[in-house]
Amino acid sequence: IDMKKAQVVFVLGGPGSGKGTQCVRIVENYGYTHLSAGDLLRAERSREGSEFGQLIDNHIKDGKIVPFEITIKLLKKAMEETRRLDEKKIHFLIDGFPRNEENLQGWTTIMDGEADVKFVLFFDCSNEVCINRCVERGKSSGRTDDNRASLEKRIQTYLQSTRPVISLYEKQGKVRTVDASCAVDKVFANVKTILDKEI
Ligand code: UP5
Ligand code: MG
Repeated sequence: IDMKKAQVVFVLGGPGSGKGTQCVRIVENYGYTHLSAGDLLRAERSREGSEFGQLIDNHIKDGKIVPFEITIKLLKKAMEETRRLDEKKIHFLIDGFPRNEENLQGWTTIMDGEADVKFVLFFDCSNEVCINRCVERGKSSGRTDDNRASLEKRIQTYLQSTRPVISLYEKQGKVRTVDASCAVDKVFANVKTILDKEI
């Protein structure tokens, strides 16, 4: 491998499929840096002086996908910052991105020289389980999109826009599917089996 190039795993799956939870476990057990596109967007939304705050806010509440220029800029900056602090950190889990074909095209155009996508870790979980987990979390999360109305839209966007991206990678033999409907420990055991084969 070209050691200057970042090695990326895209982490995809429905809202509440457990992407964030499992990424934390992966970081604890493997040498990855976790970047959640959603977390980066939420941080940018509340950053003083951000010109995108309102736009991000509206998109998240409606379960719509923020224009790729904004998301990729945040991801790129976070990756560069990580590597500036420690140049050995080249392995990244990019969680919740790319969510549609424009996201993917933008990434390819902007990041191709800087990062290789190794595979997609896909958390497979029924819509019902996804919705129930997020509604439950909504009792305390403070997230503006953890309510039934937003979740209907998030699921719609996921089915219409994100599944096709997963299918594209599937055709390239680059999707590693995890059954994500069981308990956290069981899901992580499935994740480990996959990652141990890749490393
Ligand atoms: N939980 C987790 N695993 C469990 C298990 N195995 N059994 C039982 N419970 C489990 O988990 C969700 C909840 O379920 C938690 O309470 C957890 O304890 C429990 P989590 O790990 O947070 O799941 P995750 O898949 O990360 O869910 P999240 O809500 O983060 O998924 P989304 O993909 O919907 O959210 P994200 O933050 O990525 O994006 C939010 C919005 O930002 C998008 O809708 C979109 O508007 C915008 N966005 C973009 O526009 N572009 C991007 O590139 C990214 C985001
Ligand atoms: Mg998440």
